[in-house]
Amino acid sequence: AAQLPLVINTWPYHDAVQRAWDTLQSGGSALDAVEKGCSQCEVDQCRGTVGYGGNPDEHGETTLDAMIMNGNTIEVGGVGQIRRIKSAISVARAVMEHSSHSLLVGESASIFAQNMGFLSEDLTTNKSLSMHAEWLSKKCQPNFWKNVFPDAATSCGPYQPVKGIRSKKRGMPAELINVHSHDTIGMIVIDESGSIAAGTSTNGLTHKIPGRVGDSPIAGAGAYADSTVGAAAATGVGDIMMRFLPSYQAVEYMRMGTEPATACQKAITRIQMYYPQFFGALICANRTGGYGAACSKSPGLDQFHFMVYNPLTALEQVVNCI
Ligand code: SD4
Repeated sequence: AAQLPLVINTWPYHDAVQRAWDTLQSGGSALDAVEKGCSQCEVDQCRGTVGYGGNPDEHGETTLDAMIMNGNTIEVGGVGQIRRIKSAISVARAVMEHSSHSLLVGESASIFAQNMGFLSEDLTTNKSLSMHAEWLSKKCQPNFWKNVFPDAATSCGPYQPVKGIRSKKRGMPAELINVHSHDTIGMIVIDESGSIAAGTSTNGLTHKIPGRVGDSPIAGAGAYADSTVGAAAATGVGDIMMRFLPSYQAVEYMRMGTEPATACQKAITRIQMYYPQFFGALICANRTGGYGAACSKSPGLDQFHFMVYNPLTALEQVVNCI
């Protein structure tokens, strides 16, 4: 039987789920738990794909995308491509609670954060520097991922702009899109009062074109929450997934009575109609505490691991991809 409260998050981020659970136990709200849980991953630099010092862009800079959504009020705060600020999800929450806007991006988002008292720091580390240096020196190679993403550019640097000519698409570092390098945290929390919140935090895609914002900070794409129904959160190749608003769609399926696992599957299947082997996964929960997940079978992803914490279980769970 479903149980509340509930915390679930993408990928086996044990410390994040624990932090969210502890936040609930010490009286925090669902929103507090999502913020603290995702913050934990930002501090831990979960798999190098959340927080500072990972996935540098074409210029070698790490920038962050994050969002948080309050399912009671249908308020959202997001930051896209924020620079120099480590705690992206907390800035997202500040956007939600201290502005009338839903999404701030780039340098201006950083200035907003600084004005809100967030520390401005370099997000570069030795690791991100060497990732960038390696990429710069990499020769372009025939890209076997082309059959997955026919229009993908090979991930090799440096970028040579060709003025006025769109010779090839660039910026989709397809061979890096796999389970080891592409692991955004998405989290859903339902507290005992039935309030539902969801959020995401990521440093996006490696070697992205500066300015690129993925699915993670976009409401309905990266995550969605409606306390009368449930919530969903996504991970994977945002440039594709954001075209389908999979988190919104999964919540709408649950609104019509679909079970969470099936709702997740249907949203994944919709994307597969157009991109049969896209890399991505969804987690879903309904307001009674039922939950499920689904993933798209793709090179490097046969199974998807996610975390579940409720009064009955505190476990890493796994689902076979479809
Ligand atoms: C993005 N969706 O920026 C993110 C990356 C991700 O698992 O989810 N990785 O496209």
